Amino acid sequence: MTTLVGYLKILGLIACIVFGFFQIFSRTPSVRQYTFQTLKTAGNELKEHVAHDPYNQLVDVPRDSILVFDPAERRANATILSLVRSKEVNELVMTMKEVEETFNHKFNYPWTFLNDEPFTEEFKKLTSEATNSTVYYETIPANHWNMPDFVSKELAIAAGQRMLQQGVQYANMMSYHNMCRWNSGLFYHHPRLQQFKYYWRVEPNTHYYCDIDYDLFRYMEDNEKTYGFTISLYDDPNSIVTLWNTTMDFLSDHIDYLHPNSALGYLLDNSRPDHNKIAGYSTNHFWSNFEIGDMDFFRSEPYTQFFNALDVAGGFYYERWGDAPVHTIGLVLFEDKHKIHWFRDIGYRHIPFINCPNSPKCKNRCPTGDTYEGASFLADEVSTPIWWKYAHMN
Ligand SMILES: Nc1nc2c(ncn2[C@@H]2O[C@H](COP(=O)(O)OP(=O)(O)OP(=O)(O)O)[C@@H](O)[C@H]2O)c(=O)[nH]1
Ligand SMILES: *[C@@H]1O[C@H](CO)[C@@H](O)[C@H](O)[C@H]1NC(C)=O
Ligand SMILES: *[C@@H]1O[C@H](CO)[C@@H](O)[C@H](O)[C@H]1NC(C)=O
Ligand SMILES: *[C@@H]1O[C@H](CO)[C@@H](O)[C@H](O)[C@H]1NC(C)=O
Ligand SMILES: [Mg+2]
Repeated sequence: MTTLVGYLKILGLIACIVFGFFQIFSRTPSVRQYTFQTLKTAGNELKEHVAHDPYNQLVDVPRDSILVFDPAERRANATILSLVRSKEVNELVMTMKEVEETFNHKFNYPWTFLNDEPFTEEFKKLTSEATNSTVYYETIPANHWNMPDFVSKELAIAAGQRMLQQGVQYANMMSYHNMCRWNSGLFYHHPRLQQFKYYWRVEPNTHYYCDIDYDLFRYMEDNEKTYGFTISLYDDPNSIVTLWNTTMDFLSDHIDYLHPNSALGYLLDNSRPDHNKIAGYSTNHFWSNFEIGDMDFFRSEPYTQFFNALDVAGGFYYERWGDAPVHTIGLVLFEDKHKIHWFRDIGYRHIPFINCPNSPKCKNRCPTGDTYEGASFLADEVSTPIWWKYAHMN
């Protein structure tokens, strides 16, 4: 009996994937035409595929949310949160000032700072001076942060060295692996965060360029959004060689978790075949150094079981699985694509990528429509247009 059920599940999974591929290849022979470079250069070709260029489209603020702060309005159940080290205080305060100036002085959402070590007094002083909101300083429990016992430290160190030689950034830094694992599956279990539903992740040394005059968290709530991002990228396939296979193993046991209205094509897209070949999937992901999300999604049964399956597979240490592809795969598979929102109106930069809207609210503080800063090969790493395609934004 069990074998038959298992067989049927696998058959179902294969059918889903074959259907996904069929959808992709039957629609357009060259998905590559959706990449940003083509968007910027090939006007006519572009028009055939995308009715408009969302990067340069004049941005409207959402109409269906409160646009100005009214003290009588109910605020959402939310916090801004930042995982940060005390020594990064200056970079963080610079970013905090921009978040406060563009958004939070109007809404006063609390800030929660998290660290694997206690914060210094200087850190607390400088950050609490940068906001009028409530501030929380939290230490992460050691059993959430450190490498779990079932991972072999020797193998992890050897794998780190090997990946470093393949050019995988930070592959030999155990703290980086801890950080990626914690951000993937543990932050929302921190005792302080239990009182909150929504979070906005803010990293030190990121920039916020444009005024945000509506309550972003209420926007999420009122529009039943689960997750919001600003930039979509391709990942380094060498950092996630078995992530997709591990995901498929999990999915074949839980095919009922696959959302019928998922944007599966975003994960299966074949515009960079070399990436698919190594990683088994497109490597498309929402860049998670900015994210606004509903922690109850991550706390739900499907994502919890998904994370546990990835965790025991050991890829947070034997490879360098990032929280961005892990969040993304979980969200895209288990959630309705309409609940995932591209915040086109948020002017954002984490070196070297940018989201810069065409909006008077940006007051020319960033280069409109640009997606990167520096060498032009970076353009090929941006995959936001791939999201537009599969989310049916065009
Ligand atoms: N407390 C603490 N925070 C960390 C640690 N490692 C990383 N972080 C934080 O986690 C976030 C991501 O780390 P980054 O080093 O910026 O990683 P990244 O964005 O992939 O890499 P960059 O491109 O170099 O910025 C940042 O907010 C860091 O401050 C750590 O060991 N302890
Ligand atoms: C805090 O509130 C005071 C009084 O309204 C104001 O002058 C100050 O600029 C605010 N500080 C921040 C960081 O918003
Ligand atoms: C906020 O959300 C969390 C997580 O859903 C929930 O446990 C908590 O009760 C909520 N708080 C309020 C005031 O609604
Ligand atoms: C992924 O699974 C397929 C099918 O079982 C297998 O052929 C392939 O070698 C696996 N890839 C990796 C990287 O383990
Ligand atoms: Mg960073």
